[in-house]
Amino acid sequence: MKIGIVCYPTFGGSGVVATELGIGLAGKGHEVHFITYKRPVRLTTFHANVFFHEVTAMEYPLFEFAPYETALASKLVDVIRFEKLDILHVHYAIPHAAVAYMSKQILKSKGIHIPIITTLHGTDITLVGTDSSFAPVVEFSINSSDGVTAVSHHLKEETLQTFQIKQDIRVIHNFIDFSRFRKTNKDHFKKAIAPDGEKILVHISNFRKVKKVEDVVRIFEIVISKVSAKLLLIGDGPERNSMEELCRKLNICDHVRFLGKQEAVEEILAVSDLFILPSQNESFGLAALEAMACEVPVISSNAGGLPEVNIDGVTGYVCDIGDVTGMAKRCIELLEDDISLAKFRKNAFSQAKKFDIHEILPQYENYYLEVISKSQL
Ligand code: GMT
Repeated sequence: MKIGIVCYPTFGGSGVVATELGIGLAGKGHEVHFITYKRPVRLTTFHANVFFHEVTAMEYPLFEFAPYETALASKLVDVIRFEKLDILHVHYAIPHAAVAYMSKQILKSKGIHIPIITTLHGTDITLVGTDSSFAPVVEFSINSSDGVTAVSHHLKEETLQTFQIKQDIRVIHNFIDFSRFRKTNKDHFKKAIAPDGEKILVHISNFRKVKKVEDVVRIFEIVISKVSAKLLLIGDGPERNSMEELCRKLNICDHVRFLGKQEAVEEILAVSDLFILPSQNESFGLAALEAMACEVPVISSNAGGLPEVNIDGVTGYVCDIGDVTGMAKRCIELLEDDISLAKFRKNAFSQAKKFDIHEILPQYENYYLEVISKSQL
């Protein structure tokens, strides 16, 4: 198939999933065209079947904001027509689903049919999509897509409760590439971080409020009162400064390292003992899955789709959102019991295997074929 993919090219989970999906599909012989404003961050190496079309919105003194949506729609029309794409897959409803609809209508006026699939990732439905400045467009463009997928059952249910949806929503979970995410021996790195054999706790996110990084720090403060440990905080975002201040206030800076944005997170996960994800909202929790693939158990909140990924009492523990004491207690229990920790590590890996890219990719391929065969001009 010739597949167009539209996504945010930055570090966000939706962009990561879209890019890995495109690379995976190209590896299976499909021709994949990424259409977005910047080269996706995970698209670092050359792939024979992968093409990238950069969208540039023209600057003009009249425009306070360059009209990206119009430029993207025009680029989509051009690429779909010239490259003869079979299907367009847009990730994150805002604004991509609406732009895809616009390009579909333009192409229709020229006698060209392009089926559109929209994948919902979370905040496009929850935090952002429900805002009255977006909601009518989100609802309309979901209903106008030829196919719609959600990355968890929870997100599907939330979408159906939030909007008047006439479409069937297919759940296709996020996935993991084990050729990259697996436990490798990084003992030299472990020694540098935890020279006295301390346990290593890790959190990876974009440091937005919704991730509750403050809870991570407060959990850790309780943990180190019982267990000798280090906390690695990976990523960057609006909460980073206040979290540095909080660590100073709590006098725990010697035990906490802020590592900023990192490319090779699998190397950090390889030396970690527990992954902490206490989010307020989380449609899936790709970062938790990446940890589990590297045999790191997860202590998480029960937000959104997290319980579909992290199984309470098996791959880690799932506590109520905001239950800092409960999460800290679970961390301590596991860190003090090497036998349980080893068992949870194995369980985390087995659960991650269910989301192996080789299992999930065919679900997308079959869905593409299904949508292509049932949609018409
Ligand atoms: O969670 C983020 O901050 C990034 C966000 C995004 O839209 O890129 O992630 C969402 O999509 C990911 C990939 O499907 C999911 O794993 C995340 O759970 C989801 N985030 C939220 O629902 C808050």
